[in-house]
Amino acid sequence: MHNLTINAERLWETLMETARIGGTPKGGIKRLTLTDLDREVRDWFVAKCEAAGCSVGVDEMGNIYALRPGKDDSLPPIVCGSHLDTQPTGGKYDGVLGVLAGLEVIRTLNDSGYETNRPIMVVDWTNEEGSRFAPAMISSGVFGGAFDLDYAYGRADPDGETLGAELERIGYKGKEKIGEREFGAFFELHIEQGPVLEAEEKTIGVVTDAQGQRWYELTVSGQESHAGTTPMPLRRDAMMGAAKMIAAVQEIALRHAPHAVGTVGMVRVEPNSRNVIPGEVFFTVDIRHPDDTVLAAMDRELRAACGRIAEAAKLTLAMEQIWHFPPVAFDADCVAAVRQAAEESGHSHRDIISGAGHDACYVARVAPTSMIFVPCENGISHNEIENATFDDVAAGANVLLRAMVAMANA
Ligand code: HGY
Ligand code: MN
Ligand code: MN
Repeated sequence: MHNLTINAERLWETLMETARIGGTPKGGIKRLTLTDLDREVRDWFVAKCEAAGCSVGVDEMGNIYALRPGKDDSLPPIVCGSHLDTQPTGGKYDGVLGVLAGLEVIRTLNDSGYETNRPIMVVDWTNEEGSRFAPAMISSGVFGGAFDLDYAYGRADPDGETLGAELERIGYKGKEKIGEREFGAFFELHIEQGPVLEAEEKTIGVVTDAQGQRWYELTVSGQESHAGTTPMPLRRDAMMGAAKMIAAVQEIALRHAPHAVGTVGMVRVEPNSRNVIPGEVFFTVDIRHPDDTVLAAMDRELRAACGRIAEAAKLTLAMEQIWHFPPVAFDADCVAAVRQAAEESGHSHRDIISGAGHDACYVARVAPTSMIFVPCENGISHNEIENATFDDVAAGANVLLRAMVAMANA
């Protein structure tokens, strides 16, 4: 058994240095996928990995693979990674921690001249957030066989820019075919983005599963008309219809408490004028549950409620489910490796189900996979005030190092 430990100051410094790429006045990061800021942080990451002696490849979806040789390079590598893109009001740790901890693992192995049996690799997955281009985790999804390349390239952002064109524009549309790399195992270190670890004063989350999700896009259409002259009974008010449907999302989630969640994150109103009855309202729905049968029931209830509301108000409804992501159970051996690494590192830990989706969820379709969580302050994430402590970040990276080395030498 080795007594390798990461250089916590160096890891923290890389987090703070990259947080300046798209850094916001409130201390968060706005670094949307495939923007010039994403290119800047990708270039930074590639340069650091090459300086650490890695061979770096980029595939057709812009996923970046940094490989450190082992004693037997004929064996598939033990891999870690996450994402460098952020939400519009993202924090310093969501995704970034998992990528930079991977760089720190490689640097630590280099510093000690430690040669693992299998090679070690770290990956930056393109567009995990699904904020600019929906759905989320689209590149690990192509890698895992959930989406085909043409579908992914065709996804458009609200301005009509396509993922494929933007990948080309920033110079990260790699030649390497996606999905051909074999992983011996994959580990993703991530902040919990929820309140459980902090509330229970546990340092490490041993992630056993991730909950399922369904994403929808709805357009409610009525009749634009004058706010002052149109009597209430004669209105076909798209806003009032959408408002009742949005309330139904909350009712359905509460009906399936305590695990169900439901969110309406985006709304667009046309013509969006204060004295015109809206003729059209577009909005998104994100519902989640650890049990796919309950998620299917929520889907049926949502469709029934929205149809009923539209009919009663003489509105037309276009409703499309753009993404169904079933719950995923992670690999038992990888979960055990994380639990053992936490034990050996002397960190408190508990098993946990991930409320958020992660690239590991799709990688799990093609390789033995699990995740490591560390706490974040008040469980807040997808928010510029997202915060994690120096000690928890170091603990997570050390557990990642220990689990990967154990797997690489198994
Ligand atoms: O939405 C999610 O679960 C992830 O943060 N993209
Ligand atoms: Mn993330
Ligand atoms: Mn996120």
